[in-house]
Amino acid sequence: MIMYMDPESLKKEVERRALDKTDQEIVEKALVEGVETAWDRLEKQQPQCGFGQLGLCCNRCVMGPCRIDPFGGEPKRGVCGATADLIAARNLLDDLMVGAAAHSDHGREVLEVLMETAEGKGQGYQILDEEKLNLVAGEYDIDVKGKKKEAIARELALAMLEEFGTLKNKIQLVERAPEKTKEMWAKAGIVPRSVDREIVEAAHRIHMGVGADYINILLHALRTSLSDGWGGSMMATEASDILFGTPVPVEALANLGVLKKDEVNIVLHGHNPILSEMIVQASYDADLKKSAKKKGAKGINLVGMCCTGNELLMRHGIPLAGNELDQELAIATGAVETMVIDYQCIFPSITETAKCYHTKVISTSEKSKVPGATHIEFKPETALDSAKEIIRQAIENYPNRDANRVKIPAGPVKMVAGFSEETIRKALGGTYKPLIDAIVAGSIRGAVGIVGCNNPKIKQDYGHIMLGKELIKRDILVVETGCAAIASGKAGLLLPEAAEMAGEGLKAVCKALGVPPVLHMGSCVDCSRILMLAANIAKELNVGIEDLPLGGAAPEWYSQKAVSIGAYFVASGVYTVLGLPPKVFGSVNVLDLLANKLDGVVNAAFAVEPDPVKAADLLEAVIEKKRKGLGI
Ligand code: SF4
Ligand code: MSK
Repeated sequence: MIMYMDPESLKKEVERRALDKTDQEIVEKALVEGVETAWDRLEKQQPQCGFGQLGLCCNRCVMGPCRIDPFGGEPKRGVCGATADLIAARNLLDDLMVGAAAHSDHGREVLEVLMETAEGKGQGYQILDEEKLNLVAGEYDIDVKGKKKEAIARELALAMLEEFGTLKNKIQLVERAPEKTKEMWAKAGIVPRSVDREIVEAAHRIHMGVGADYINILLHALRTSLSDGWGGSMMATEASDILFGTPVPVEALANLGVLKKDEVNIVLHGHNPILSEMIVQASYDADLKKSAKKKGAKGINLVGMCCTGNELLMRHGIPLAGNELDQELAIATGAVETMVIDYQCIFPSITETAKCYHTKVISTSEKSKVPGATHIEFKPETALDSAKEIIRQAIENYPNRDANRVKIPAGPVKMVAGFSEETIRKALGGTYKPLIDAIVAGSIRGAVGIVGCNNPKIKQDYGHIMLGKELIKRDILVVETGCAAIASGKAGLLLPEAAEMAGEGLKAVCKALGVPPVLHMGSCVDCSRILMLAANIAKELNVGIEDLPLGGAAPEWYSQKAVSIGAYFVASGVYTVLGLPPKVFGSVNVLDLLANKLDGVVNAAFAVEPDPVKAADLLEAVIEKKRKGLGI
């Protein structure tokens, strides 16, 4: 553990790690108290393996591990004969497939809860959005007339669960894409056939000796990503909306300042809202409130972290403590009684961090157990009971808090979230015409989806915030999900007043509508909402998504899920700029395909640009090119 004794170095290190002032306060506290965080672990990993970074390391079979000389010398092939191109392409498909699996398995779990709710077995669950239930059921040719909502939900859950199988060979929600985009996919041979099929086939294709053509492997990567974006993730979003309600604009607070000095603080961290929704319900329980008071607390304070946080924010206005790199910082405030984890993006060492304080980590998914955590397994039939038990344990832990070690930064920032595709469309009068008119008139040049994570290789939130500010200044509307959206919340960009930072055209539109220039559209799986926004605009114009003045960016991405998201953006025709390089730079051919040749297949490509201003230049240039293509 590095100790920063001299104040100058400490200040420098704190400012190098995080952009947000409240985060900086706790980064400093963690450094002073010697609490290890991801930044320290990154430092201990230096120098990171160059072969790994270039994608030239293969550990796929026991003839290996193998590595290829990046300078063209020997070895040029692995023991099996695989080249740099094949190894890099297979590694990329491996990452992407894992990301697609994570999103899609999350979707499947929400559908299973929808099913159990429809059958009256889910404890505490209700079907809250009947309008969406009926609309989506219609897409699956389910006759809704005269049927109870539970009966419709059961049929729909079954039909959607079938999308995961291998017999149908067709994902219904892919039909939501514009005709031209679907034709583009058909021509490229990347129409996804089913969620599980593409993922399992990806796993098959990366086995030793299954194909040596990197192009063929990368085309399947695109198809797998589409089965996530237009399949698993989209179903996760739709089923969550049906169960818990489609988000509408909601005011809330963000940053570590949402933790409370005199209340029982419970941080809900991960991705899947199915248990945390029940924790929200349980937190209204009068008996639990009473027991919190008995223990000396004024109340129960639920706060969100990462995408479970985004889900709860979007539907209930639950305050957000932060994004990925805040998970350890939240504990380091010394004020967290319980961190409840479901899955994805949870540091495996989170229980080690918790040991430095009184915090209790409670795991809830059979898939995601962590040594040192208390496991209270989530099951839909007993969801509310489990939720109450979790809160009870947090209350019990309150007296163990050491007031002398508590530091909660002051001043949470206000934000507005809840911009689902439906909400945006309804706010515009049921059609995208006003937005299209503003784009045609040039007051809005186009839109960019900024998504993805934090990564300790980049100052926390710096990439998101600098790029967001740069784009809105250029009259480019920004829509966000995941940790990018949380970063913007902390920085005050999710407020209507932030329109003052936008160019004249975008500012006027935001002011007229009373909306922020950066719209929070939800969690990572809700990147599907961005796809729907693009698809519905394209359909009104009778063009493909690939023709629209749009862009995507993942300035601080780290996860395999982000690989899948980036790929389905590109496969859907959206040019996407990454702030950190994917592990493919050891293959000139793979790089060339991703950065240049894909353009001829899906009318979009990847770029890598860590500098936010230069990234904005790249995105603006593509937006202007697409405007020209549309004759505007
Ligand atoms: Fe080496 Fe080939 Fe095995 Fe990879 S699959 S570890 S390159 S022998
Ligand atoms: S939580 S995938 S760190 S956005 Fe969705 Fe954040 Fe990335 Fe996880």
